[in-house]
Formats: sequence, structure tokens, C-alpha cells
Amino acid sequence: IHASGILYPRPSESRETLTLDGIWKFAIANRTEQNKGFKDKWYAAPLHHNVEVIDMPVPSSYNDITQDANIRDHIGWAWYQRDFFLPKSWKSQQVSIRFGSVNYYAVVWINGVEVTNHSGGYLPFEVKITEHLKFGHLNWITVAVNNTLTPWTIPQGKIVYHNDSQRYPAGYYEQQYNFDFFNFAGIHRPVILSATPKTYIDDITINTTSVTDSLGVIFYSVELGGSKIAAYSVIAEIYDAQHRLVAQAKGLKGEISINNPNLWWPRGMNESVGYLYTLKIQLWNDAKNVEGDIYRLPFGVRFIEWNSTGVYINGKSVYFKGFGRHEDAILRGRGLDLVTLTKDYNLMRWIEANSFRTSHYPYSEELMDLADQQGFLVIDEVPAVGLDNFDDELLEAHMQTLKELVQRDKNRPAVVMWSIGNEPQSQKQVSAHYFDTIVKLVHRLDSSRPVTLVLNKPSSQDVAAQFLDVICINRYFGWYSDTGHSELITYQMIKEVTAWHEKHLKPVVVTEYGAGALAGLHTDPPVVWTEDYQVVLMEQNFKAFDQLREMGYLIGEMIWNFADFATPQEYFRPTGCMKGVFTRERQPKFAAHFLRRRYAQLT
Ligand code: GCB
Repeated sequence: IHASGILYPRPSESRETLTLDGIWKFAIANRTEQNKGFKDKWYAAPLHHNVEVIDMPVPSSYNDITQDANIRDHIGWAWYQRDFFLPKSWKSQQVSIRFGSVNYYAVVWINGVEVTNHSGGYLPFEVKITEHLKFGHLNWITVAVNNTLTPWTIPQGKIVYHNDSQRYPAGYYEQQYNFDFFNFAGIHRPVILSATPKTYIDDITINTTSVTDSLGVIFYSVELGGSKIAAYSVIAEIYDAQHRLVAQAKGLKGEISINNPNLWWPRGMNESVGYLYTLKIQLWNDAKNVEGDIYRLPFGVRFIEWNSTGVYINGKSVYFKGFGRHEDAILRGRGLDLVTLTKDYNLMRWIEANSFRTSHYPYSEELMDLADQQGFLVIDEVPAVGLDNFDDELLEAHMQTLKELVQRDKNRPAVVMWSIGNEPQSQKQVSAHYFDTIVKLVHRLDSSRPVTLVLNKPSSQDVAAQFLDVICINRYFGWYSDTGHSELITYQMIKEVTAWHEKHLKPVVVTEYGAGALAGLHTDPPVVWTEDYQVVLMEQNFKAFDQLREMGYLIGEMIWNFADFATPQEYFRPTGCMKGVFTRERQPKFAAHFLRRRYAQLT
């Protein structure tokens, strides 16, 4: 299955990049005149000629930037625009524009011409725009963004019009969806222009074939794009972390051997953590004897195996101690924020976690780079949250997000499992065929990593787990069920995990458990919503986890959630989901210290 490459734009001797991040002009389309921007061609002229504009930072969600509730709660089209100049030296190059992610549907115009559109947030898309650019003149880029979710988008949602005239004389629209995190929207990740030679490296795939103490064998393959491909040959070189050349090969694909390889290890399993080599791919024009495009890709030498009781990295069994998380920051929403991102890694290291799940969507490439470097294990999830119907159109959209995710993250050592979704209605018979199809696709896209799906239906009713390599479950004993009865948790969790394992003979990860706690709220005896109850609930779960680990098939625990995060307005959520071990400001609750003590002891 060949998709075109989506390599992160990295400057090199042959490549330049230019960021379009910064302040853009912005306007939302009126609910009652949603198509006005298209009818009046807002993309064909400066936006302020057509509509009142405000300033909007990119990358960021637009929701929390202003004082206007209409912008925070906007449903439908929002318009972004800015101008830029290009260096003259780019005239002879192939120029592309790449968006790290736009939630959820985007249409892009360059100088008034539509150049691409993309649906599905959280994943990058790129398009070649050379022929639409002006050199020596101002260029305009316009992006129309639509955050509407339907039963056929990933994730799903539906628009409801409340029109009971007795209660709402004016009526109102609501975007409903099956998840609890705020539906942030906008241009969420960097917008990057890049120039490459006309014959360029389009994609690289790298895999560890085999490893012994003295030899690591790497398989690589390269896809070329553009004109006159036949004129070029490929040189592959591997450099170690000290930039020393350690191995090389020629050709579009092949195997390269590294002597005494430094393996990529996750945190806590070896002194050497997150060791990365660099694969340098270089094109060479033999006839003219000149060098062509150059791209450098960091990669790790490591292999994954799995069976009915475990997942193994480089032959050693893994125990996931980590978090369910969100990309969620004050004011920025889901926009890339390097400060929060870096702080979060420091907190995860402080607490001695070794892993996280990208609940409930793919996280930024900037974030994933640090997971590779710092040796965090990542369960990489697509935005298929709470799926509740399973028709062909949805299947199509779901498969597309998985193709794009695997394409983006296939070379990352940190990614050790693909998660095809979270908490679907997997008790429905129709979901069996649906998930069978999805798992087969992912195995075809990448056979080197196990596939999971995060489940929350009773094991007796679920029909999806049979297709998975690893079973992930979310269970809120003592919180959503038997609220306040912490004394039941240990028994219930042991019974639960055992039931899943016995039914399927597969390893199990508890990917969510937890309690909401308002920082600073205390009672004794503990009651729900206090920091005290959060800790008691953890303690009771830990007892279960310890026993289950001894039984041999629990391979991880991930608390929900790393930090408090924004939700839609609900009477049972005081501005957010408060199950964070850290507050939204990234300060520790009592639970953080408690968890740290446990994670430090777990190996
Ligand atoms: C879940 C969901 C997660 C929610 C959590 C909760 O099961 O997977 O997205 O935030 O419960 O706190 O309700």
C-alpha cells in the first residue's frame, strides 16, 4: 500500500524551510451564512476586504484566544489568511507547503487558487505549490477550516439544532460528540514551506531486521519523487550519535549492517536510553557527477515481539508505567506549545514513567521526536473515539487516518503499538467485521508492531478483542461504578483483567483508571472529588495491579490522566476533567507524589 511520503521538513544542504507560523488574519463565518466565504470568494482578496478580521496566532486553537463565546463555541467555517515573500533562490526548486495538523477539515488557497484540502485533524498534509507561487511579489495564503463532526468523520459527532420554540425562541445549534475533551479547532501545528531539488527524496522506510550482540541489520527503502528520477542513484549512510559514519549501502533499498549496535532502549530497561542513529540518504547524479537531494532521518535499532502474555523490546519484557494524556494547554488549547510539551516530559521523567498513550489522537511530531530521544514507549492512537456506528463510509475515513498515521510514525522507535481507537461500542455485532478489517489493514501497513484497541465494554459482550494483539481496557471502579466504594476496587480490577485474559489469552494493559480530584480539596474519611479519594483509589488499584502482574498477563498501568484538561460545559465537570495527577497548570496534586513513589519502584 503506497501512500506518498510525509517526511518532516528538515533543512539540509539541498533543502530549505520557511515557517509561516505567526499572527494570521482570522474571521469566523456566521452560523446563518456558513457558505458566504465561498460565495464571496474570501480567498481571492485580502480577508479584510470582505469581513471584519482579528489577529490569530498559528499554531494554536482559536477557541480560547478572545473574549468572544461565539468564537470559543463556533461550529463551522473559520478563515485564516496571511501573506509572505519567497527567497529568489527557491525559483529553481520544488516548493511544498505542509500543515502539521488542522482540525478538522481544511481547504487551502495560494494566491486565490485552491491547492489542496484535507479531512481529519491531528495528522500532517502537504502539497506541492511551485506553479502557484510568485517570486518578487507578495503571495497570499488562505485556509478555510471547518470543525464540524458528523457520523462519518473520525472522530464522530453530530450537529443538533435545538428548535423547541417554547424553550428557545431563537433556537441554537450544538455540536454533539462521544468524547469528553473540548473540541478545540484551528491550525494546531506548524505551517512550513519547504524547497527541495526537483528530484527529491519523497519517503524513507527503515526497520530493524535482526539484532545480535555483534550485529544489527537494518532494512531501508527510499521513494523518489519529481522529474528525471532515473538519472539519480541513492547513497545510504548511517551515522552514530557522535556523528561517526558506521555503515553504508547503495540503492533504493537494501540491508545495512551495523557492528556492535547501540540498541534503542526505553527508560528504565538499560543504562543506554533512547539511542538514535541517523540515516543519511543522498541522491547522486552519475552523468553530471553532482550531488542531489539530502535527507537525514533519526532512527533507533530495536525490535518488538509479542505473545499471549507479553510485549518484548530487544527480547526483554516490557511493563508500561505511564499515562493517558491530552495535548491541552491553557489559552493554546490543542495548539503546539513547546513550553508545555517540554515541561510535560520533565514531569514524566520526574515521576519515573516510561510510557504514554496518545489518547485520543496522534500527537505532534515535535512531541513524538522527544519520545524517541528520551526513550518513552508510545501507544500511538488514531482519533477514533467512542465510535458508535460502523458503516462503510466511516470505515473508509478510519482506514485513511490509519494510513496517514502509519505513514507519519512508521520510523519512530518510540512507537511500540498502534491503537486503532478508544472505547467503541464493541458490543455491537457489526463492529466485529469492522474491526477485523481495520486490524488487517494495520498489520498490512506495518507487521513490526502489535495492534490494540482500547475497550470499555464488558468482556462477555465485546466482539472486537479477538482481532487484537494486545488488549487495552479502561475501568473506573470506585468512580463511575460503585462511586465512593474504594474497598471494592482491588477485587473488581483483578476479576476484570483476568476475565479478558482468560477469554482471549492475550496480554492486557489497563490504559485508564482514575478519579477526579479538585486540587486543594481534602476530606478524611475520603470522599469523591478530594485529593484524598484520588489517592485511595490509586492505592486500591495498585494492589490489584501487583497481584495481576504476578499472575503474568498484566503488562501495564496508565493512569487517567496526566493533567487536568478542558472539557465542554457539563454540570459534572467543573470546567474540565479533573482526573489529572497534575493540574492543568502542571503543578502536582498529592496523587503525583504518590504515583512517583510507585513508578520509582516498578521496573
Ligand atoms: C474515559 C475516556 C476518557 C475520559 C474518561 C473520563 O473512559 O476514555 O476520554 O476522559 O473516561 O474521565 O470520563
